[in-house]
Amino acid sequence: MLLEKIAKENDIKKIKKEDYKELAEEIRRFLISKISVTGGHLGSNLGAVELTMALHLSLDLPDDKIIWDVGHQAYTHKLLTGRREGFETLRKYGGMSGFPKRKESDCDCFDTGHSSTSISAGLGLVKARDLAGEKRTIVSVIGDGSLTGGMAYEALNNAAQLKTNFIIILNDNNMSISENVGGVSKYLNNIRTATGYLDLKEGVYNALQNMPKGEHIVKNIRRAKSSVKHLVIPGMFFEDMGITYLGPVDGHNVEAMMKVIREAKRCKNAVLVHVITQKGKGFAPAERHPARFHGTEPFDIETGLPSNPRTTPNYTDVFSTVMTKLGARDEKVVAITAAMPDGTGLKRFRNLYPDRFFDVGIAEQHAVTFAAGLAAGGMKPIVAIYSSFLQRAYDQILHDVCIQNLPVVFAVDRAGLVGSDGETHQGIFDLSYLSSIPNMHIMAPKNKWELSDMLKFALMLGVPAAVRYPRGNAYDGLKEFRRPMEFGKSEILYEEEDIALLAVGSMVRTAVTVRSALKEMGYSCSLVNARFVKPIDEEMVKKMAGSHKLIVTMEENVASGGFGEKVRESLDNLPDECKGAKDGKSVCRMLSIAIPDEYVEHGNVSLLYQEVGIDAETIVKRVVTAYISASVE
Ligand SMILES: Cc1ncc(C[n+]2csc(CCOP(=O)(O)OP(=O)(O)O)c2C)c(N)n1
Repeated sequence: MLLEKIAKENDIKKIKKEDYKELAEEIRRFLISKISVTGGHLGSNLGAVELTMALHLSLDLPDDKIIWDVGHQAYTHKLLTGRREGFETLRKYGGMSGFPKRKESDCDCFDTGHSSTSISAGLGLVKARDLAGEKRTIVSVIGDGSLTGGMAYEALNNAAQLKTNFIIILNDNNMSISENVGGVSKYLNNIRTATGYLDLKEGVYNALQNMPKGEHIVKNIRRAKSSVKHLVIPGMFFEDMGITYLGPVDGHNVEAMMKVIREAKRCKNAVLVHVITQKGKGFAPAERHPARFHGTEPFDIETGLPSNPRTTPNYTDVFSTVMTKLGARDEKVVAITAAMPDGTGLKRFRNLYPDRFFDVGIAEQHAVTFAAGLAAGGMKPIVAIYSSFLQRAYDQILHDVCIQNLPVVFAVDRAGLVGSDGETHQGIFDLSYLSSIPNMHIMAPKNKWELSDMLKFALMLGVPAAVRYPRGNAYDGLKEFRRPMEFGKSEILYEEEDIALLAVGSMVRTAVTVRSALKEMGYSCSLVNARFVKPIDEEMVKKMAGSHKLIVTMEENVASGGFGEKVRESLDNLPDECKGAKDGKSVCRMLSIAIPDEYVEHGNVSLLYQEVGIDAETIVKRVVTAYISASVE
C-alpha cells in the first residue's frame, strides 16, 4: 500500500510520479471506508484529493503554510501529515477534529470552521512572514461557495496591494453545500465553460504558443491577457484588481497542478490559481448527490444509503412544514437562507414559492440586512440561519434590524450543542448576543408543537424576533400542554413547592427527567417552561421566588449573558420579603445551570452534556447540593 509509506508530512515526496494515480485512489478508498463509519464531510474531501497531493508535493510543511477555508475538506491533508490513525476517532469526543486544529498538528497553521476567512488569515501570515524576513510559501485554499462570502472580497481587496508572494487556490467544484448561487458563481461558470484547461506542458493557451523562449510563463500569460482583454482570456476580474490569475487547471491532474503552483510561487504579488474539481469524485452516490454527501451520517458503501435512517422528524422538519403553511397563508412571507436551503429545511418553501425564496450565498451579514430591507419594503421576512453562523451578523441585527424595530423573524436553527462539528459550530452564544440588543425578542420552544406556535406568534408580533431551536429529533413529549402564546409570558407546567425549575427550550425536556428524579427523592418541584428569554417573565420569577426555597435556571447556552443571569437580576431587584419560601424562614436561593465559559469540543452530544454539566444526572446532584445548603443557611 502506498499510503503506508506516508507516516508524516513530506513523506509523499517519496512516491513516484507514476504512482500518483494509485495513491489518489488509495486515499479515496480510505476516506470512503472511514467516513462510512464515522460520518463526516465526504464530498468535498473526495474532490480535493489530488489538489491536496499537489500542494503537499509542492510545499515544505510545516514551514510552508496552508490555510483551508471552512476546513471541512482537509481530511487528505490530515492523512498526509501523520494522522492516519486519527480517522478511527474522527469527530468523536477526545478524537481527531473534522477541521484543522493548531493544537492537533504543526501542519495545521490556522483553525477554521466558518467560511470565507482563509484569504484574510493567509494575508496576515504573509505580512508576518515579510516583517520577520522569512521566506516561506503561504497558500490559502478557498472553495467557490466560500468565495460568495463578503469577507473573501475584503481580503482580496487588501491582498491586491501586495508586493510579495501569496498564493490563493480557488477550488471550484461549482457547488456550495447545494448548488452555488449568484453572480460570482456565474462568472466562474463562464470561465469553466468558455476555456480549456490550463496545461502548461502543452503551452498554456493557443495565444501563448509562439512566445519567445526563456520568459516566465506567467509574464507571457499576463501579456497575452492584456492584448485580448475580457474576450477570451479568463480571470480578468482578479487581474484587473492586481491579482494574477492562473487557470483554470484540472484539479484531478496532480502534475498539471504542481506546474502551476511552481509558477505561482514565482509571482511577486498575490496570485489566484483557479482549480476545477468535482465534488464527490470517485464515489458514485456522492457524485450523484453532492449535497447529501457534503456532510453525511454513517452510510452503507454499496448503496450509499444511511446506515441508521432517521425515523422521527427533527426541528428542521417541523420548521420546514410550518414555513410552507405560513407561505400559503400570507403572500408577504418571504424566506431567506445563506447557502443552506437543505440544512435549514427551506427547500420545500423554495419549491412552492420560488419568487419569495432567496438563497444569498454564504453571506449571513448580507442576508440579515437584505431581510431588513425586505421588511422596510413591507414584506415579512423569515431568515433561517444556524446559531453559530448568525454570530457573523451581530451588527446587522443591531444596526439594520433592531434600531429600526423592523419585523424580521430569525429562525435560529442548531441552537445548543451540535456535536461532532465541534467548537466552531456549537450554537451556545445566541441567547447572550441576541438578548444584549434592544428591541429583540427571543423565544425557545419546549417541543415540536410549540416551535410551530412560536413561529406563527413571532410573525404576528411585527417586531424583531428570534425563535431558537436545537439540532436533532423534535421533542414530542408534554403534548398535553399546548396553551396559547402570550407576549413575554412563561408557562407553568407543574406547580409545587421547595424547588422551581425554570427551563429554556431544549432544557425543558431535561427538566422533566430532573423533576421526576427529584420527586422520587422526596422533593416537591415546580417546572416552568420559560418560553421567552427576552423579555423574561418577571412576574413568574416573583411568584416562584415567593413560594420556593430554590430556583434553578436551565439553559443550553453559555452562562454569561444568558437566561440565568437575567433571572438572577430579576431576583436581585425583588425586595427580601418577596423571596421567602412558604415556611417563612428561608430566603429563596438560585442555581444557574448553563454552559461554562469555555469552547466545547466535538463529540457525541450526550457526552458533551455530561462534559459541560448540563445532563440530567449532574443537574440532579447539583440541585440537591444547592437545596441542602439553601436549607442550612
Ligand atoms: C459562515 C458560514 N456559513 C455557513 C457555513 C456552512 N458551510 C460549510 S461548507 C459550506 C459550503 C462551502 O462551499 P465551498 O467553499 O465551495 O466548498 P466545497 O464544500 O464545495 O468544497 C457551507 C455553506 C459555514 N461553514 N460558515
